[in-house]
Amino acid sequence: MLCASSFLFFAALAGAREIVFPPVSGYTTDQAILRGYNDPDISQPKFAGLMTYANLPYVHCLAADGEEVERFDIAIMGAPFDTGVTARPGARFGPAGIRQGSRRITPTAGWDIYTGENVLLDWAKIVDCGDAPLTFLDNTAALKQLDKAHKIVSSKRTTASDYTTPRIVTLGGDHTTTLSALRSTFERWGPVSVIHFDSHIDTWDPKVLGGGISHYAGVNHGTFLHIAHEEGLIRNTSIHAGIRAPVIRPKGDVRNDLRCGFEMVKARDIDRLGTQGVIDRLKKRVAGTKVYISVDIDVLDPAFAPATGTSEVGGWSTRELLTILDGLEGLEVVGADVVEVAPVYDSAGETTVLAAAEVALSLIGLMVKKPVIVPE
Ligand SMILES: [Mn+2]
Repeated sequence: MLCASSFLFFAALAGAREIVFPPVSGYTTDQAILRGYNDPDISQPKFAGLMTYANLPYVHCLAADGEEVERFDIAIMGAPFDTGVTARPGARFGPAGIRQGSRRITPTAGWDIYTGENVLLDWAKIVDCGDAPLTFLDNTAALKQLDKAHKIVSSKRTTASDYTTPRIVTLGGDHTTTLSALRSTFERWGPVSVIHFDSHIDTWDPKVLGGGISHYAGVNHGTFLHIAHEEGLIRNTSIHAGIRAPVIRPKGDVRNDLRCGFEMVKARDIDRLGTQGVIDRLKKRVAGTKVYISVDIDVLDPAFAPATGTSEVGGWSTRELLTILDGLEGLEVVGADVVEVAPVYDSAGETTVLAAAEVALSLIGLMVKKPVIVPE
């Protein structure tokens, strides 16, 4: 028996040879092995090197004044902050989680199967700025840091002479972080309509949610839209999408929501309207205005996004959300975010971070497809 098996082993070894591929010409790919064994390509970063969103180049966007910074048109920036949540913490690791979920996405293989377009290789230079450094011990200080980070990144120079202010896609972070982004868009672009994808209204009066404890506690992930309205950052042409969570006061919360400038598409409305009906309602509401799109990942059903701070069942699927987002093409999107991603609650299959990475890509796509001139 021993002799027989040894014979088979050596016979197999004698037959082993290198597979010879046909010559490759006029075609490049990021799959290193196709360049051949003699001259393997190690220039492409996919699954290697330090992680950026969608393997985009890293730029030190927060460099001090006077330091030369590479120009860019659209910036990804993380906001690792989660001390404004009312339920499960963990979104401070959201930016890293979303980058992890985006490893598969890469500019050299980014042609959309639905549109044939590649928004990562279009006119816009898109970069990852890393995360804003935020203290985890003081919310007020952290939000001031984030205000400043947005201010600096949006003040950098662009590659395009016509579109002179870079736009930012923020990776959260709990939803409080959107307040800083809205302050920065207001400064650059004036008041915006907000399309707010969320299961919660997030316009709670600080007196109702947290503010009974202290003024400081009233600034949180359920009140930031109320505060944005009070600060005059947003227009009375805003709209929620995907709402299904209960409110705290029987009538007061919804009345206050209207006062803050919001209409509402509820989660179950999609059963009647379909995705196109939802798209039409959102576009009609914000028509003719500059738009900020905020996506709380809890707009998705927990089956599609378990890793978030305040899960609510009965939500939309990832496919429905992506169809709706892509359907918003043509709007003047001046800022956007995907927030409330808390990777510690994710499945082993990275369900939530994969979804969040794809949402961020859709948001980038909207910005690329509609360049926006800065108002005089
Ligand atoms: Mn929210």
